[in-house]
Amino acid sequence: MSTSPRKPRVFSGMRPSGTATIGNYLGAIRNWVAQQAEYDNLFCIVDLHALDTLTDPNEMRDNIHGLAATMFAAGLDPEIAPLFAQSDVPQHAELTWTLSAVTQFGELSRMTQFKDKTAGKSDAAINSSMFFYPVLMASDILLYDSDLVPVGDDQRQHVELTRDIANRFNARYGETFVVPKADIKEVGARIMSLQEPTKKMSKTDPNVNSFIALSDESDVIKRKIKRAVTDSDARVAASPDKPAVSNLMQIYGILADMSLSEVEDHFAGKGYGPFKAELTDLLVESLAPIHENLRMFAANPDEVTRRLEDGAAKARVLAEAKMSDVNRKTGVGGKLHR
Ligand code: ATP
Ligand code: LTN
Repeated sequence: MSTSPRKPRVFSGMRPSGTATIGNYLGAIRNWVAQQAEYDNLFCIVDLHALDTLTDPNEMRDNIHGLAATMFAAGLDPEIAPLFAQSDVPQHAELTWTLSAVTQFGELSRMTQFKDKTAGKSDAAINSSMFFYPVLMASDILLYDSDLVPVGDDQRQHVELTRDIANRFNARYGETFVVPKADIKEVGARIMSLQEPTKKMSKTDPNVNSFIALSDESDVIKRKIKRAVTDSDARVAASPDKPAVSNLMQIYGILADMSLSEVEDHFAGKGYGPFKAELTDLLVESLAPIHENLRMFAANPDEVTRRLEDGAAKARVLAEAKMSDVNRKTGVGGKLHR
C-alpha cells in the first residue's frame, strides 16, 4: 500500500478584537476556506493577542464566539480545519518566553505594525504586549511545524521575523522548527478603509463607516457603500491616483470573479451611482449564505463551543509534543532529560 505524502501544514490566526470585516474575509478567511482540502490546517482565534484591545471580559467572550461562528459560517470545516482559541493551549504563551531569548529588541522595534499602532502615543499609553506581539505570533506558528501562513499583506513582516526567530533557534539548539512561508495572494491582500483609502480596512477602526462587517445587514451595507469616499473625477477606473475607487473595484472584482480591467469595461461610461448600486447588491448577495449560517449558529451556540473545544484538544496534542522537545533542547526543567 502506498502512503500519500504529508500535506503541508497551514496555520493562521485572527484577533477577536471586533467583528470580522470584508477585509478579513477577502484577505484571509476566504482563502483559508478555498484551500482547506489541500492542506493539514489549524486556525486560531488569537485571544491573548487581543488582551490589550479588549478590557471587558464579556466582550472578549462574545467576540471569540462571534468570530468562531463567522468562520464556520464562511465555510471553515472543523473536520479538516480545526479552529481553537489560543489561550486554550497554554504552550503558546510558554513558547513565547523561550523565543524571547532569541529575539532582538531591535527587531521588535522595527516592526511597522508596532510603529503604526504606537505613533503619537506617550510611553505610558503603550503596553509592552504591543511590542512583544510578534513573539507570541511566532510561537503560534512555530509550535505546529507550520509550512504556510496565509495572511493579508500587513502580516508579511511578522512572518519574516518568525522565519528569523526559527532559524536562530535552530542554529543555536539544532533543527527544531520548520521555517514557515507567508502565503499572500495577489488580490485581496490589502483592502483599504472605505473612509480613508490610504489606510488598511481594520475591524478596530472607531469609524464603523470605514468597514463592511461580514454580519452587516443589507440596509447597513447600502448606507456604508453610499458614504464610501470616491475620487475627484467620476470615472470607474483603477489607478494609483484613484485609491478610493480602485479599492471598491477590487472588492467588486473579487466577489464577481472579474479582473480590474473587466470591471472597468463593465462600468465604462456609467459613473459612480450605478457602480455603487451594483457593488451593494453584489455584497448583499455574497454575504447572504454567511448570514443564513450565522443564524443557524446563533440558534445553537453550544455547537460553536463544542467545535472550539474539539479544535483545542487536537492542537494541544501537537503543542505538548513540540514544547517538550523545545524544553529538552534548551535543557530547562528538572528532569535531566537529554
Ligand atoms: P485589528 O483591527 O484588530 O488590528 P484587523 O482587522 O487588522 O484587526 P486581524 O485580526 O489583525 O485583522 O487580521 C486577521 C487576518 O486578516 C490577517 O491575515 C490579516 O492580514 C487579514 N487582514 C486584516 N485586514 C485586512 C485587509 N484590510 N485586507 C486584507 N486582509 C486583511
Ligand atoms: N498578527 C495577526 C494575527 C495573528 C496571526 C498569528 C496570523 C496572530 N498569530 C499566527 C497568522 C499566524 C494579525 O492579523 N494581526
